[in-house]
Amino acid sequence: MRDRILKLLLQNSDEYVSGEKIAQHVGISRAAVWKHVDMLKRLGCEVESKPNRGYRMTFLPDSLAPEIIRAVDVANTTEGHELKYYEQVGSTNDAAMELAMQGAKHGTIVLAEEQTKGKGRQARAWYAPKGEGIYMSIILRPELAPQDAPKISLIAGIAVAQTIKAQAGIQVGVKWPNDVLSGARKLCGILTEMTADPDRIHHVVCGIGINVNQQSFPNELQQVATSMRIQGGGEYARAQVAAQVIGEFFRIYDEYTQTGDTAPIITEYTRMSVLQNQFVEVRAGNVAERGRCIGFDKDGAIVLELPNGRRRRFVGGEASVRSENIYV
Ligand code: BT5
Repeated sequence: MRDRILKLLLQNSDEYVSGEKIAQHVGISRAAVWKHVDMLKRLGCEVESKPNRGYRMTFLPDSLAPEIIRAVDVANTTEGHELKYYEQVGSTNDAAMELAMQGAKHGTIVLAEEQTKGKGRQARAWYAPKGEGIYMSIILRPELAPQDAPKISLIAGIAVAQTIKAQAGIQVGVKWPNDVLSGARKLCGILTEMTADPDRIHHVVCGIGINVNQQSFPNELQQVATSMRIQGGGEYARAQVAAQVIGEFFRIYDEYTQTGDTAPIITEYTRMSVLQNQFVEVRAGNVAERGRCIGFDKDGAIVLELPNGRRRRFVGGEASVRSENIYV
């Protein structure tokens, strides 16, 4: 209800919308409209009200609250997805895992303004300051085998890269297996976790951290991290970025699960990959191998051509290009 009122006000923000019109549009009384507008104000929205003229939206806060995401989501891509929101949480992935255990629906999305224990892979930390980035986790209940799960990180990488390119107009690339980069620094990290039997996935949590409006980073991340704002120069509405990432993610994911065809994912990932044709070192467990990246196979594994001409694929691991003094 509140989402629809907010959307109506946002779409007509250059004029007053009468209480009568809102009431009719949503199917509630004018008194109920007033109550909902009051709630919107409490969310940080500024809404002017004038007797006999109605309401006019003058300010939309930069927030990941579900009401705000739905309001800016003009393409309605988040429709049908449950959105769970925290002002502060340890890790959206941990919260999502717990919700999934309790039966949360496929497509549920957990969002937070701040994480106090943001996680990277291998117990590394993810820097997640309040109100500056997007911290979200998508719960999936896929009809997939566990070996298909790495592709979910690739889908998320493509979704984020396409969104950032569209909204900030900056050069972005994906770095296998779970980063999105801009200016050779990390703009986004992805952490896909799952619980599964050997042959069947119970649920997957795909965690996405995007640096949006940070202007600087702590010392230890200065050579590593960047944000949309640092690269693009502007401030970005996080809700708009999040809504488009969700839309892009499910457009690619649904097509893949309906057709079983990985070719579109791999083609797009290869096109956006910063490692393609580069001399890369891949480490997985105790194994390290150097070779030229010649692409990604249908499982989402990176394929290296070794100096002896043989090929070697890695399904997971860490990839680095050490030719220049840059993060990649
Ligand atoms: C990742 O791990 O890149 C996965 C990050 C996933 C974060 C999201 S946020 C929402 C969801 N909830 C969570 O708790 N996690 C997910 P990895 O490849 O291991 O990279 C971690 C490394 O990236 C760290 O060791 C730092 O060097 C660097 N790093 C940490 N915070 C960063 C940031 N905000 N921006 C760029 N780099 C960062």
